[in-house]
Amino acid sequence: MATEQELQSLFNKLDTDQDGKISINDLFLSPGLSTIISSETNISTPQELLVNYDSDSDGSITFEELKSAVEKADNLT
Ligand SMILES: [Ca+2]
Ligand SMILES: [Ca+2]
Repeated sequence: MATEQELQSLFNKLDTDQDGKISINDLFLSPGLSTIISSETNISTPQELLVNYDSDSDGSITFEELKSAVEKADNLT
């Protein structure tokens, strides 16, 4: 189970342009890093990540969205 600190550092790594949200472009720019998320969840492609994590469907993932998605994944296991 990831801690909030780990999640924050994961989020920062995934947000390659550092604009505070993870877009599909960020995910494609860091394909190796999306495998870190895959290890927390069962999601394997950037598209799937975005669809599953973007709870308000605005096309990008905020830290809060990442956190709640990982928490949900943890609850499932
Ligand atoms: Ca970004
Ligand atoms: Ca969003």
